Amino acid sequence: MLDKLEQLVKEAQRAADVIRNHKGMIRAISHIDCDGVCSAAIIVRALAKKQKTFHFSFARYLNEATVNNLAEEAKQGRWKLLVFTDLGSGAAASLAPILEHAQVIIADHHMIATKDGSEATENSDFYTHPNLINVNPLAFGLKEDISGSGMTYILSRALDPENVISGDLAIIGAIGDAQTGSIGDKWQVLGLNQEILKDAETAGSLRVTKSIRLWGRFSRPIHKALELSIDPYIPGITGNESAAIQFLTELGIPVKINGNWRSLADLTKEEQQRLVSAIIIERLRHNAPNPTQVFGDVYELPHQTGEFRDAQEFATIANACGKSLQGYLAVGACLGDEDKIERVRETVSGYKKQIGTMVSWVFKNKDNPDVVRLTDSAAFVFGGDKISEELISTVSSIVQRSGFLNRKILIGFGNTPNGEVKISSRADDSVNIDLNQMMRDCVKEVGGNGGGHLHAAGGQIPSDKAERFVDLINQYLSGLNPVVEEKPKN
Ligand SMILES: [Mn+2]
Repeated sequence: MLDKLEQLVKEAQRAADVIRNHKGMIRAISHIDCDGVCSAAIIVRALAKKQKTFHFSFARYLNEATVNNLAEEAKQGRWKLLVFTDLGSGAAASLAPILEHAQVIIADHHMIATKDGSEATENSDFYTHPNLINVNPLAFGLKEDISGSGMTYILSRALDPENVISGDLAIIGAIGDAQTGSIGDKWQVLGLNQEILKDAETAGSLRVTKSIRLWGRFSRPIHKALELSIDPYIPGITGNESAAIQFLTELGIPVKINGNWRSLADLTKEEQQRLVSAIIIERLRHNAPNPTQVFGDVYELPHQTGEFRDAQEFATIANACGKSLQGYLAVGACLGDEDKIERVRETVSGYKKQIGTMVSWVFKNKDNPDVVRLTDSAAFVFGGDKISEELISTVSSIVQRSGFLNRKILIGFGNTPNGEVKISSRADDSVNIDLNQMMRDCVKEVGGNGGGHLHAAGGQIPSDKAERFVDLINQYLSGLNPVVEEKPKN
């Protein structure tokens, strides 16, 4: 592994040299999700530190129109160097018009396109170009246990060792990409992320403790955190405030002290242990999958306050801002710009309301075949105009993780304004299937494009092809018999 890692770092060094020696404007583009927002914060900080002039923006993906615009601008000489973070690898083969006029650096962890633009396998011949540097672990045979922001972090460290201060951002990005293999079953970061974690701990920007994985550990009254907990799902308590209060009261855990609500971080260690045991017992009683997966590493950001102090929560905030097309606000929060905090909060609360409305709309329509269709192999959720293209991936993740539709694979659909359908697929960890491959194979059949990771992949297809696409997925999954084996319970 060290050889491969050395090669990867060397490639990052080569990219860093290009940035270091570049005179003139740099065009930087990052993905709009949490990982992309953290990548943005890392690269923006690194470029500013080197006093580079740059123009930055976010993008959902690099489609033909975006590539053609950038190519035209490169041709006109507006930029001779472009840096893509947390996106670009999948579109590498279509970047040729840009590469004719400019150099491109990609720091990404998504699958890399092959020479003919077809689906990539691990040993396939990745697309290369003398003007392209792809800082991507897959290019060196490293498994995808690192996020796009992790790759951007490696690039930034190659640019200047003092960028070690951005390690916390790389971890937040990895947490945001939890379903893409960056985070393990027990909630701890894995692989290369562990190395970055050490950097962040040494730099003092991140602290690791063991605790219950509950959202709102510093910012929510504990009964609220229980009521609103979707992952872990607590049967009978999730979604029921009074049941949550009663649960705590029966455990002898006071919800208030001196008239103030207590948060999870306020509980004593002993109280936290009592709570963990009780949650596991509840989950066992209701046959919840992986009942013990409520406890794990939690990451605290000592230089942040309130809801920004918990890395998990920060990841949700960054994702919410990015998906609300306000990613620059979260970049501000990442870099400690306190003026942005209030607007970040407003954006997050608007986003949560939207997500909540969409998720409960799905649950309400679970018996409506126009919205939810259950086949032997998967649950299909048709969001139509009710679930926007930015939010379909988050809604799909939440619905899938809730276990509510009782299928190990979920495929969500949401309309885009340009007459396409955005698709988002999610699989439980216990499923032995490569959704990246499935998505690539099936979207190609209907003239769309897509890809992603092992257990989370997405794409876009023409809207009149949705039915055909459902048939293809069903055929694909029945052929593979996706529900192969349960992981041993721990
Ligand atoms: Mn990512």
